[in-house]
Amino acid sequence: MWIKTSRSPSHPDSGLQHPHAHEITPPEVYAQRREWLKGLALGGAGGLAGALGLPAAHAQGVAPVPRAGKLAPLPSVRSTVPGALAADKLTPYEDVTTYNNFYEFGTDKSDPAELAHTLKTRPWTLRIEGEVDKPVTLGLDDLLKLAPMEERIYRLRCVEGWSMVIPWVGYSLSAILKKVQPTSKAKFVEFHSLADAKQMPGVRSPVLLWPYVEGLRMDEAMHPLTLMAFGLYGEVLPNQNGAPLRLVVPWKYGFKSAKSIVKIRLVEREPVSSWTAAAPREYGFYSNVNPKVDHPRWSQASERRLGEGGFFAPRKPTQMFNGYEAQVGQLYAGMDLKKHY
Ligand SMILES: Nc1nc2c(c(=O)[nH]1)N[C@H]1C(S)=C(S)[C@@H](COP(=O)(O)O)O[C@H]1N2
Ligand SMILES: [Mo]
Repeated sequence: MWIKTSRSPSHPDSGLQHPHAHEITPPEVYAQRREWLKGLALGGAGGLAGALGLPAAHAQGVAPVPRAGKLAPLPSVRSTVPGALAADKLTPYEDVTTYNNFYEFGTDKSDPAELAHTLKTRPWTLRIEGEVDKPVTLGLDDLLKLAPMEERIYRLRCVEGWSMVIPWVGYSLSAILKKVQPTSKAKFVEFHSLADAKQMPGVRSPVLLWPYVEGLRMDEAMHPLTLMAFGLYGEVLPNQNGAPLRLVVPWKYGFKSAKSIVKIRLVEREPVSSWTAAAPREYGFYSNVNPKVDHPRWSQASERRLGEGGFFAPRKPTQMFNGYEAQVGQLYAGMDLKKHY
């Protein structure tokens, strides 16, 4: 299958080695896309690397692999996150898009891929309000143009003890937040997912409080690693992964990364997320990936990497902040992470 051979590079020496676009894309397609990607590449690649004080990422576009035209290709720009990806392989597209948590479509891992086709992702608006000088409602087309798209390869670690490595396409959430001019009272950011029982059969059952609500502290939300994602594997997000836009906070357990977001509220008080409301002792507000703080019902010291050897493959040790400690550790300096789990 093409995904395994063309899009699952291993990085034996360092996390910074990526395949060149011509290695993963047929030359004709690459040549076609090269020109229009070039402009985007120059704007986009510096963003994350610059903000983190790293050498600029390759200013080179990576053309999306054609997938029979099912989903629209998104322009993407390769960017790098040092340290995070050494010895990691991309999780095959198949696993990323068929093994999902999206309770609005049911609680089985296969429900979202089977049922999320009823989600209507256009037209779509995102409302941003609360403690801001400039509340705004943005349409999807405005959002797609708001900042240059980057490709970000991140680990995703679910609180349930499995993980994936996913090439997202999007830009830092901070680009959106800066536009609305947060007031001095804005201390936290709250994210609301769509909750429409007509499109989302899972919303008819009371497994969670709907809408799905998540939250971040303001400095976490403004951190350059915090991504608003519109795509993965170079294409628009499949519905089951949270189309048309979802959050990705790679150093926190996956449930912090809310899908199919319709509203962002800047608030003064710590938000109560749907999972915290459901089981406060099990799912805290911070939920930073931490191998030393176990879930009350299971260990968090290791994880099962999807797409690598099946259920009985050896588990991988889980890393502090999911491997992003160098980037985000200072956000929690002096905090007791057992207390603030
Ligand atoms: N709205 C909403 N967002 C959600 C969820 C959900 O059920 N509803 N599940 C979360 C959990 S538990 C995980 S692990 C990730 C999974 O993202 P993925 O399916 O794209 O891998 O989405 C998170 N975001
Ligand atoms: Mo999760």
